[in-house]
Amino acid sequence: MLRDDETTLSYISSKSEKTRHITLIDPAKQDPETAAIRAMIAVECGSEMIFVGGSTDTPDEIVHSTCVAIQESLELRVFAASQDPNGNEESWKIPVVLFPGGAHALSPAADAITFMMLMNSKSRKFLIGEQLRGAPYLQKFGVEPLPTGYLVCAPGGRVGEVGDAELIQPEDVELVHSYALTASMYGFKVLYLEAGSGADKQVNPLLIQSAAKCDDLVLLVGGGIRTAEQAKIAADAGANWIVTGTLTEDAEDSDDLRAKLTSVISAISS
Ligand code: 1GP
Repeated sequence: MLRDDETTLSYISSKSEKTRHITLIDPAKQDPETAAIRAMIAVECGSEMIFVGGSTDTPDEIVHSTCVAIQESLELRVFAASQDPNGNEESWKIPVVLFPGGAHALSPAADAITFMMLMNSKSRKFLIGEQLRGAPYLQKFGVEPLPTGYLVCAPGGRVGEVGDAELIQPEDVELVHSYALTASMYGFKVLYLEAGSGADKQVNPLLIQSAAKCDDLVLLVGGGIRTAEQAKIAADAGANWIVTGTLTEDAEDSDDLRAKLTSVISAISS
């Protein structure tokens, strides 16, 4: 949910000294109630945005139920905070954003969507095809598009394979800068450097530094980040936001999830 008079784009672009954290919830990997519980723990620990998506073949009913469950939980927390003299309502007013694998994984309950071009795909489907299918739906339901360049870096994982990406290699520092410039010249507002969910190597910090030279783009970095040290490397290289997904799904229980998220978020906030 959004704060009054705010768009998700203004929220995501707002200047912050520190790097902020996004929790990615994959609706294929937990039921909506579990997703909402995990999302609330994430917000308690300082995560400032929830992405919903990831897998390529999740039907939209499941994506929608997950968005609804998370939004309802956030609304309850806002209400509870409003009744508590020490409560902070604003900390619960955070956007729920679709991070879709394609035009099938959409929901009108989301505040916004990373409206992405997978810039290093060799497939028309991921450059413009899915976007053509999704745009009328997004307009109809008023889901705010965040114009996003999406770049899959080695190792790339499943998104690299499914998305038919010419993977950015760790040494492709100039290439990533050209992609960032191109994204900026197209008018994209966000650039997402992705190593693939569950990657055994995070995005090379030299690539992050190179992309960060385009300071008119909001820089998101994700894939393979599980520890405070890894998150700090990405933050120090210039990421505005760090995305983690597997970390949440792999947590043994709520206490373990709290400990892991707090460690990552405090490392990037300092
Ligand atoms: C995947 O970048 C995200 O799209 C998150 O990756 O699951 O490895 O945290 P992880």
